[in-house]
This record gives sequence, structure tokens and C-alpha cells, in this order.
Amino acid sequence: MKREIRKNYFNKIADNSVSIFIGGDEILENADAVHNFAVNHHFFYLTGINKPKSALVLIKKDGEEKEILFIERNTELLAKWQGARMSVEEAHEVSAIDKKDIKFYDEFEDVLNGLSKGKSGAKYEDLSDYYFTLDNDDEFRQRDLIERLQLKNPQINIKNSFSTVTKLRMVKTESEVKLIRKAITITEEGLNNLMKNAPTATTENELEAYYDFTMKKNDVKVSFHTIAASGANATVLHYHDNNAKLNKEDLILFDLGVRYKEYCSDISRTFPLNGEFIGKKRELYSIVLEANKEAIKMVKTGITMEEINNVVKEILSAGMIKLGYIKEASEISKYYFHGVGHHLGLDVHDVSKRGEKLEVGNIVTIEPGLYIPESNIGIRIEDDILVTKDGYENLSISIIKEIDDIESFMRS
Ligand SMILES: [Mn+2]
Repeated sequence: MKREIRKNYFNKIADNSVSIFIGGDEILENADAVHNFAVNHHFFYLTGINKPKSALVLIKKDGEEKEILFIERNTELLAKWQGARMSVEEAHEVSAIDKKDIKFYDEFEDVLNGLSKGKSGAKYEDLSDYYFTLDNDDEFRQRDLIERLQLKNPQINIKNSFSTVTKLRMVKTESEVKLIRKAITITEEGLNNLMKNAPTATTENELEAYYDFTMKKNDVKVSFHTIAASGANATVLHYHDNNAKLNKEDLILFDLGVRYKEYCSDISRTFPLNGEFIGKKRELYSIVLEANKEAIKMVKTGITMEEINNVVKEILSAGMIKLGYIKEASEISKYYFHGVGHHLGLDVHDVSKRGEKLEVGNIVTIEPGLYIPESNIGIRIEDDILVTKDGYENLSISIIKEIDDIESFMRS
């Protein structure tokens, strides 16, 4: 899989070029503890390696392609304190890069300097992020690296490969789709677990904990801070204090996901804490649900997210006019003020080209909502949709969202 992906990249770039991707490094939290490592996703996409102090160099010269992977060298000290590093054998298995082309990260700059000596032509560089290393005396960023390379080799021409890899990442391979399916399956399990426990929970946090239990049980992490927002809290788009006392009369909005082998799900569901959609809540929920379902039906190659969003706005405003919240369609921005969705992949808000038409292999979220502070109601319904040859596949179709389904689930 990774070899194919690199092949796709090689096909996109100019001859006589060197492309450099850096995995990033751990960030120090205090004297001897580090934050959870977050790998650079362009690097991960091309290698499958999820370890700090690693880099990939791709060389295309006279039509020939060469790959060099750098991993951290194992030392006795590292092995004792943090566990053994990846072996050359393991790195080969994950990345499908020849063992003879796997070197150690402490050789990285020497190899680079050797490569660029006396050469001209394009140099691709991934400028996507700026991780710092663990060692205080070895502060190092990609930008610094570029500057050093340029100083030593004024003749080379440095380009940015970010958008080239972005374009590739937007089209998911079958294996990538599989991982996102798995992430969604676990999300569903977690959501069902928390919905089941809604009647006894007293705070947003407590209810969220049933989701977290499912994460631990499946040995996965959330793909972003869970939003557990009841009542008026759900009208704050990125609320994640999640510490309010639950009022059984309220709706609760959960926006959550799973990161499975780096691939993300992103789902929102809104349900009544007492298990019954009553009055205004039922009417408003029905409007958002209609917008969600109609928007999903529109997903196909050649359409843009803007076009889908325009229809969403029409449906939401028609509904809100009917309920008397607004008088004219243009006023809908008071209650719906975000886009209809985004690409999904290694990042929750995955890299993408704004305004581009959808194509086969894209995965996008469809997530209309209504946010009405004066009624203490916030509703969002979000599914993850794969663009296919014939239209779309709703990857999260089995996560319940119909009023009857939610009510009967919560009764049982
Ligand atoms: Mn989303």
C-alpha cells in the first residue's frame, strides 16, 4: 500500500528532484516527560511510520526513483528508559522500503548535504509543520533545515510539496477506507454505550466517560476533543468544557470520533436526555435531519461542498421560517453559521483544496446544524460519506439518527 502511494507521488513530481519529509519529534512537557507524539501526516501517509526522529527522502533522477528512510538509532539508554526503538526490519515491514535504504536519523543531514552537492534543480520540501525535538540542545525545525540547506547550496531551488501530497491524500485508497470504516464502527459502539447510560448520568462528563470507556476497551484514542454539550452549551460550536449538570429536559449534542491506526472518524449525534423528542425539539431536530439526509443524497463526483451547503441553507431556512424563528431565508446565518462539512482522513479536518469538486475516493463529513441559544437548543447531525463511482456511500449509516430509532433505543 505504502509503496503504491509513493509511486503515485513520484509520478506527480519533476525529474531531478529530492523530496524531504520529516516525521517530527516529541514535544517536551517537563524535565523528563513528553506529550503524546503526533506524527506529521504527510510523512506518515508516505511511510506508515509513526515514530519520532524519522525522515523520508525521495529522489527522482533521470527517471529513476530512490527512497531513503531514516529511523531513530537504538541505544541501550533509550531501550532502558523508553523502550526499544523500531528496528530496521520493523521499519521495512511497515514502509516496504528496502532494508539497504534504511538509515539512521543521525545520518540524515550528512546524507542530504551529500545529495545536494553541486546539483541544481527542484527540491521539494514539506513545510507543513514545525515540530521541535526533545533535546534542548538540538532544537530543530523543518524550516531551519531548509534554511541550512539553502545556505550551503545556494544553487538549489526549493519548492513546497505540500499541495502535491494533499491532492493524493484527498483520494482514499481501499485500505484507507477500511481503516475509517473501523474507526466509525468503534465510534458507533461508544455512542451506543453512552446513549444507553444517559438516564443515570448526572453531568456531561459522566456521560462522556462511557464513550471514553469504549476507547480504552478498543485500545484507540479519540480523534479530537469530544464535544458533550447539553442544552444551550450545544450552541457553542467548539464547546468542550463538558462539565455542566444535566437537565433531563434538554437535548445533548455529541460530536466525537475515533483515531484508528491514525485514521479518523467524525460523527455528531443529538438526542433527548429523557429519551423523548418533544415539541419544539422534535420539530427542530426534524429540520436538521432532513437537511442532513438531503445533503448526503447530493454527494457525488463533480459537486462542490458549497453547492451542497446552499441546499442545506435552503432547507434549514424554510424550516425556521415555518417555525417563526426567522422571516427571510437570509436570516438563517443567525442559527446556522458553519460549513456543511470537510474532508476526513488522517486529520479530522483533513487536508484538501478549498472549493474543489468532489471525486471518487474522497471522504467528507455532512454536518448541518441549528443553534438557538434563546431556546437552549443546539442540534447537529453528522455522517461520514465516501464518494463512489455511482454517487456516495454513507459509511456511518448504521449509527441511528431517526427519531423513532433513537426513542426506541433509549426506551429499551
Ligand atoms: Mn466534523
